[in-house]
Amino acid sequence: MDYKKIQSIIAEKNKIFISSHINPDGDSLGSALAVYHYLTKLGKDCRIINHSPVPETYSFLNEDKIFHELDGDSSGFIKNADLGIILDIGDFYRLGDIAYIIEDHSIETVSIDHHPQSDNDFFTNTFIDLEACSVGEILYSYFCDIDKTTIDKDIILGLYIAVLTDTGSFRHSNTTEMSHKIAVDAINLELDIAKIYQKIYESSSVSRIKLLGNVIQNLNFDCNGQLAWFAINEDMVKEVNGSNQDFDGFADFFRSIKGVEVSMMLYDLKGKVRLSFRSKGKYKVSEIAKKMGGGGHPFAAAALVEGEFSQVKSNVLNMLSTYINKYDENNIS
Ligand SMILES: [Mn+2]
Repeated sequence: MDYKKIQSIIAEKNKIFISSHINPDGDSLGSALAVYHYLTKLGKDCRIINHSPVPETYSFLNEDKIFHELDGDSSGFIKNADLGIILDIGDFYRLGDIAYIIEDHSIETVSIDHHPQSDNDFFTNTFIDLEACSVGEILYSYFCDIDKTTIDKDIILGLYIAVLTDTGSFRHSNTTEMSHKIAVDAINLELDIAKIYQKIYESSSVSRIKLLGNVIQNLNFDCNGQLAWFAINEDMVKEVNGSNQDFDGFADFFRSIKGVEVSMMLYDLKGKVRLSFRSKGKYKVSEIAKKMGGGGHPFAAAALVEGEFSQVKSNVLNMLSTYINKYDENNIS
């Protein structure tokens, strides 16, 4: 990746906004935090502006209120910015309403990502590293290339959270030597990593646990137990007094069952269905997601499909079982 090019684009600009995808995760928030502190150090006028609020789990990153939701004031900042740095996006339109402000005002953008390039890549400059576990890891390489002493405690906090969450706590197959180097730096810079872990992974709301219980009651298995899938809808979330952040990670959880190779969530949005796929590594779920109009990584992918729930459900189940059965027939050991 041409880090010097990124550096030179930033050097010419003064008013910069940082953004990421709707429903931000640890990578998008952590990376934004790192870029924010970096740009501030460089003396830039910068602001993090996302379509969605910071999820409750990550509110500890926003004690200084540096994350802004899109509103009148922040959309004014975007319109007057001379650069947007967009992180972890996958697809331009996952910026939510920020995408339309960028389009309408022809704002120059730099996209830094580890998702495959999508058809909707309307960024001025695109920097993609598919091998990186997270955008946080790409940024770490950037800082190492430019000037490693830039990495201070604020910056490593963002990078560490990005890597921690996108590797499933250094367990997934995308975990690299670099991921662990970031952890080493985090410890050397005296981040309280046990506390960070507790805040992210041991702060489940009661509503989340109740919802998980209800989902477990209705968990389905197909393809000789290789596929575990479940459906969720707004009524189920309301019943437990929860929010739509409460089922984040459920698909990962069900993938952990012995014998399960693929897990899938279907979120019924009445007229649309959000599909989330997770794979242990045998099947490339991104291929199914692509066929449904979405995309992602080989083993973690998603799609938003228009249509009636029962129709989408039978389509995706057909597609998945055909894919799994065909794969197995061709790979009899
Ligand atoms: Mn990511």
